[in-house]
Amino acid sequence: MQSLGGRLPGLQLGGRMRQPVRLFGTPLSNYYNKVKIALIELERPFTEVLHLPGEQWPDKGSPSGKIPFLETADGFIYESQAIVEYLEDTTPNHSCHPASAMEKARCRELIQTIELYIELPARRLYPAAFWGRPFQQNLADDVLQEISHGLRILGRRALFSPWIGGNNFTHADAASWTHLTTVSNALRALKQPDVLSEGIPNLRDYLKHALTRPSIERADNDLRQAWHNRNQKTTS
Ligand SMILES: N[C@@H](CCC(=O)N[C@@H](CS)C(=O)NCC(=O)O)C(=O)O
Repeated sequence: MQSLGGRLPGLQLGGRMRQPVRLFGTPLSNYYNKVKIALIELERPFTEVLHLPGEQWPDKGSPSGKIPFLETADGFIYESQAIVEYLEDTTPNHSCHPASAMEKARCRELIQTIELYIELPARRLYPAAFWGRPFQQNLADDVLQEISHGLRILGRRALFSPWIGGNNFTHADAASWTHLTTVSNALRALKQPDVLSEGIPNLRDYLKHALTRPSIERADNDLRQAWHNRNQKTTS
């Protein structure tokens, strides 16, 4: 059998690209926004379906109960990075991956570093920061130490010139904008030291620059609107 190099033939790809997909989750979720930015950047037609996390398997498309998940003509996909890679593999004319294998690896390193060593530890503060749960300073102290460690790793690879991996916008920028903004908002809400700016001095300028990208501007506007709606609901 002839190898297709791991990619689908152009005709099939073109067909998939035109089929709208449905993104389940909420703009309040940083992982949801990472995928939404990829959909916009890759110019894929999509609709958003408001869906909150919870154990709804097998009725809903996420075995983990987490959001986001994506409904495609090929079935449901969960885990944001798997979704992003699927979108890349099924979009023939656009890509937010660098061309070379090495640069692509660098981009994936950055995403993993941010998600595993910064966002995941910081997530333990979100219940207190965003959902009104009790705050524990000893938990925050542990988290701040872990985040600082993650930032040291990130600082060894991140270029910010002007994008996190170099000259061009990639999926690593979608991930860094959405996750680092969320972590920063959580620390500010809990009046904790701004370890992000301490660890990466040009981070503020980078996050501001990211907002000049229309996909990120849209995700940011939708996030603000979703917080506004939620706050109105909880105060009324
Ligand atoms: N590794 C997952 C993380 C997704 C995730 O943590 N989503 C959060 C919302 S931002 C969620 O669904 N949390 C609910 C839970 O942990 O049960 C991905 O990349 O999609």
